Amino acid sequence: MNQFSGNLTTDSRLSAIAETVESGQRGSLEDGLYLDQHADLLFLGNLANTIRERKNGNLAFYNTNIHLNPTNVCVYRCVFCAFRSDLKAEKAYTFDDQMIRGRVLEATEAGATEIHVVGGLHHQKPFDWYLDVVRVIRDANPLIHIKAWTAVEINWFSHITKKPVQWVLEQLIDAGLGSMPGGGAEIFDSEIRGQICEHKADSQSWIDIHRCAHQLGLRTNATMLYGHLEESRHRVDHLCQLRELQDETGGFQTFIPLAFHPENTGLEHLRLPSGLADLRVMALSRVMLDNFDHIKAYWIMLGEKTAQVALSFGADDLDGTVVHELIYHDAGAETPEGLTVDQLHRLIREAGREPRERDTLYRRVVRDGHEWSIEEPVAAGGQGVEI
Ligand code: V47
Ligand code: SF4
Repeated sequence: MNQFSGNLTTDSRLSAIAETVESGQRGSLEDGLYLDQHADLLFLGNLANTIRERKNGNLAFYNTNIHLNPTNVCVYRCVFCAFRSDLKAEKAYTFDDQMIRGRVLEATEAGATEIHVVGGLHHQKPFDWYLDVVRVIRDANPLIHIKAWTAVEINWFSHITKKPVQWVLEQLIDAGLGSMPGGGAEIFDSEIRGQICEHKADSQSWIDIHRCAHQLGLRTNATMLYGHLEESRHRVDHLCQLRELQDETGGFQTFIPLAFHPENTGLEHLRLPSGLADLRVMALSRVMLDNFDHIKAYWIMLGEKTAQVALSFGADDLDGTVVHELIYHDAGAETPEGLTVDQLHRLIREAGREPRERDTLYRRVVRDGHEWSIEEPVAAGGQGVEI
């Protein structure tokens, strides 16, 4: 396969798929598989770029955010994870309220509009401890958007409290939860999932929890971990399952493909996906997820250079300033621990796009010195959601 023939093809099936997608119709699972296996990179990228432009014009979004991983102690042992720790291991840590307040203060001083909170599932912490993390943040900064706890964590809380997922989510919303990140989706295929994260929430639970969150009015994100044991059919199936739930609820805001970083994991023999593989997955995601407004190129995991190029391969968002990221850095990511707004602007402008600061819900952020406010309505491409 030639990697670089752009939108020219002599393959009539590829031309037919491109016509379908460009006319605003949906490509089938089989179309997705064919594209993934037969389209060269520029053909796929061109298609994805057309859709990106239709949905988001020339804008590329970013946000000012900070990460908090309150504990790395985890009952699970996902083989791809370099972040987790055993309870008594030297690297184990757990934040207390004071440390959480310190992190929020740092976020506030940096003008962050979002705090992104995920961590391990600590053997000895009750649900109240996790609820308290949200309460402490809310108390320390009533304005910051709290995007916290993946579906895997929600599933764990439901397990330890023996309460339904809806009850768990309602408690968290009462405490100040604003939305949920997209982690924990990994790969939905049960055979691959069984090999990389056997014991944690299965794909049906992940989907059911996001459905429940959407029904309660929470917006959530979705991810896919690629570049490990999965094959093309698993990735395409994953994307099709996500768009099915999105058809039903409209509650997903953005999709983030996550490249597997092997260092310090149980799959250390695998190689980091190449830049070309990253761009192919990005573009395929944009083409298949026709009902998602946004596709995120998470620069922390892609590296700044690939993330910048991804803005022409379907992505319209770079995530954010992301201070204090641990999950990828423990797995060998060589990216900086954070970028300044000026650096993000430069990356976006060099890619020929117009930077637009957004909040977690993709509303425009307007800054006046150290103060910030949110401008309604939802920015270009975001259609808002009625559930
Ligand atoms: O679920 C863990 C992945 C996820 C590794 O919603 C790894 O805005 C690669 O979900 N190599 C957590 N990936 C991070 C996440 C996320 C990131 C950025 C933005 C958002 C959002 C969500 O990280 C996990 C897992 O899929 N992960 N270890 C690793 N070694
Ligand atoms: Fe625990 Fe999450 Fe790591 Fe799995 S990915 S071991 S659930 S911290």
